[in-house]
Amino acid sequence: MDADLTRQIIDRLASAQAPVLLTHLRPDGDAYGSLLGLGHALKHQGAKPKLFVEGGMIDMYRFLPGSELVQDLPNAMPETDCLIALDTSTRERLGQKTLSWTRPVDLVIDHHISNPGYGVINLIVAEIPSTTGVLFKLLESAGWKISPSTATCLFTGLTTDTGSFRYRGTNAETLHIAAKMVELGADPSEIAKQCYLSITHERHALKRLVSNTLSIKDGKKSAFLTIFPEFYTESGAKSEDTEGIIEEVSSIQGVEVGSLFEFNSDGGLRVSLRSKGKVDVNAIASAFGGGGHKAAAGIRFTKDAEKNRDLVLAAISQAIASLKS
Ligand SMILES: [Mn+2]
Repeated sequence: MDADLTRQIIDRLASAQAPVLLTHLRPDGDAYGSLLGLGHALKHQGAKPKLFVEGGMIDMYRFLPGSELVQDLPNAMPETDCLIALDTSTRERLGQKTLSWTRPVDLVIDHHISNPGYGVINLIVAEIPSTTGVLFKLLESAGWKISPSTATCLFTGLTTDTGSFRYRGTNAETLHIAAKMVELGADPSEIAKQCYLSITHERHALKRLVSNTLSIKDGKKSAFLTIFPEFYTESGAKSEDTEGIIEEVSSIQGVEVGSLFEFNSDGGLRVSLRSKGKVDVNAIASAFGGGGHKAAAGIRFTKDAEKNRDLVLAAISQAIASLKS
């Protein structure tokens, strides 16, 4: 991490009295982990942080220390002397309600390679596989207190964003960071139990419905799943229950690109893409206005769902065809 930039960010954080922390819509473990991890650290420093995300807290991450502090986005811009965006690759992904807020985003802290840097100061570290990992390095450089609660939140972001330290991008430094978090009080098996061994029955029912839509293409090198709106009423699951479902396809032997197409009841389409490494899915997603990382990316379409699904599938086929077998 760039030393000058790191210093600038730390100074800006240290001077904030009433920082407002935001993260992306459809939040995941790294989103909540970043929000709460930095929230705890700022509190220890004597600041009065406020934590917001569209929809507030979801059940799955309620085990995180301080989860009751996470609030749904307010309609009006909250008063603040430092607006901070965490783990959010575009300004829009902070949520519709924030788009009318007049204050620029003061700090952007992220690890998405596609992040254009929409803040006044931007710390985007693509070499670290979670935003909580970036925050850990930042807190370490600052010499700030990292309590067991902070460590638990930060470890949760790191384990979920790396698929339990399995995805490409997990390297020795990732594991060093994880080890330090454990030394500081994060409990890996307890966090794993909460994140991976506590699937609700509704979520499991949704998974079964989605599994039945499996389609394999491109000489068995790509595969996709589909979610239809009625799957939610049939299973009782919520939109957050789709997290991780894409692994049903991306984990199949020989499949280079796995994708998930979620048809929304408003006519929109949400696409998730995963690669085992040979295909750059960030490049595919970027061509349609989406983004993410080389191995995991996403796209959102507001209309023409079927047509856009076909276009994305064609782009995947083309990328697979251009691979040297
Ligand atoms: Mn992340």
